[in-house]
Amino acid sequence: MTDASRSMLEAITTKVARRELRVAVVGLGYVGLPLAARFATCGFPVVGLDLDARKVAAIEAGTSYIPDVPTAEIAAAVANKTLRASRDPAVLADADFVSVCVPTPLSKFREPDLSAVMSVTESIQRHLRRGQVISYESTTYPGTTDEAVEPQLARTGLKPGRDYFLAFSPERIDPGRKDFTLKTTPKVVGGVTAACTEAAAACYGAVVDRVVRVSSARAAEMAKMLENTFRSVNIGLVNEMAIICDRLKIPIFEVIQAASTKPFGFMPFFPGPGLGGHCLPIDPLYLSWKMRSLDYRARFIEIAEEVNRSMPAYVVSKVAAALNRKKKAVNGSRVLVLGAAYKKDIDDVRESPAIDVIKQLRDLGADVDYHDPYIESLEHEGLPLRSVALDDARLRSSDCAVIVTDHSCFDWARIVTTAPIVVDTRNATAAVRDRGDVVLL
Ligand code: SAJ
Repeated sequence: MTDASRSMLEAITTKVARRELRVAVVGLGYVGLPLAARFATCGFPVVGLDLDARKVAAIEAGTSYIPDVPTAEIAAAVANKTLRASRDPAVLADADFVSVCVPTPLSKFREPDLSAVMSVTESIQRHLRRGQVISYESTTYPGTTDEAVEPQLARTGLKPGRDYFLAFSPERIDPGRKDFTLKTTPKVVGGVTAACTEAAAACYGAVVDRVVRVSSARAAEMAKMLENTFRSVNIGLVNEMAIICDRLKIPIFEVIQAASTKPFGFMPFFPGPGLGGHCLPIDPLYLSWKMRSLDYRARFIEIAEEVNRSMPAYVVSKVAAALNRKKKAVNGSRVLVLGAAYKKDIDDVRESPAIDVIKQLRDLGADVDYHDPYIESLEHEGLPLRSVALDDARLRSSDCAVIVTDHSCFDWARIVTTAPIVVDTRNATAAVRDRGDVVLL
């Protein structure tokens, strides 16, 4: 580390120690707002930057729009002037530490879409100055920071480690989770140089209990890829096991419960109607895309994607078989889908398999309604669907009810004893199964 780097690093660590580090968080969604609030609550001056005027106005009014961030926390931070929000990238010039928390979705061709990251990087470039710490949190393929971000910032003539600090630190925010918070979830940090790692670690170390340093930005990018690819591949595995057990007439959930008694070397995953959410269906595809560009096929990722994306059709086949047993065709049958969110007890439908299940049932001529207390309405081929009331009449008059999301608020006994047939994709009815006609995955 050169003397110049060392003195820049000392300036950062001193500002952290004095709670004088000026923080800018770019992107005020479910990742950025908790991070901005956390730094402000810890006494640092924070400016949140977002394109969305409604988000900026809400924060300036002292209110939160993210369930995990209490409005009282935002109100207090705005009142004591440790938090403000802006749409003007010029606020970046004054920041000592900039954290980028913008979306990294897939394009319509299911390839990485880094447009938000690169747009923010151009703004950072316009205001980059010596001594700043720039950290990216947006999930992306290994190499993004080194190969896409750094060259853009290099147009300033500034060099990471010598003139400023550049790092990657994957977000690990899990909306709705109570057992681990931003503060208590270890934070992986990898810099483009060793000094960059130390500078970013000093900043994050002020607001989290544990910083985990890794040797490079790409190691940090890859850690997040491994975390979520691990989940999507294991979910794909257990979904295939469900299909295998169905053919062998073995109850998959009983098998998982039995395997889970092994006190070591096993971790349960559960079959379901498919892979939803803003992370798992997307993150591994960033890695497989990157590897294709290096002429390598990430086969596990591709196979898991194939199995997980086939699950909605598998659910529909179970519905068809259940109706057939009652001498009914899917065409013309009344099917009630219970749950539209991508997982229980949340209000998010992104990539939800429920949408595919509804679409495929309607394509087969079924008369489909859905009920989800968290999802008032959802777009389906431009014709918005609205959640219907869950009353006994509707349950009784349906030909089949399909449990797609096992919200805790559902009364499973009532559903099983009222609907003529229940297809349960989540093993939600385990305790009341013998009280009705229930079909499992
Ligand atoms: N799912 C299954 N079977 C399982 C687990 C999940 O079918 O055994 C399905 C869910 O129903 C859902 C999808 O997979 O449709 C994703 O579920 P998830 O539990 O992975 O929840 P996510 O998408 O909210 O993932 C987030 C991720 N958090 C971050 O990226 C910071 C993930 O890394 C977390 O591990 C996960 O939350 C979590 O553990 O809750």
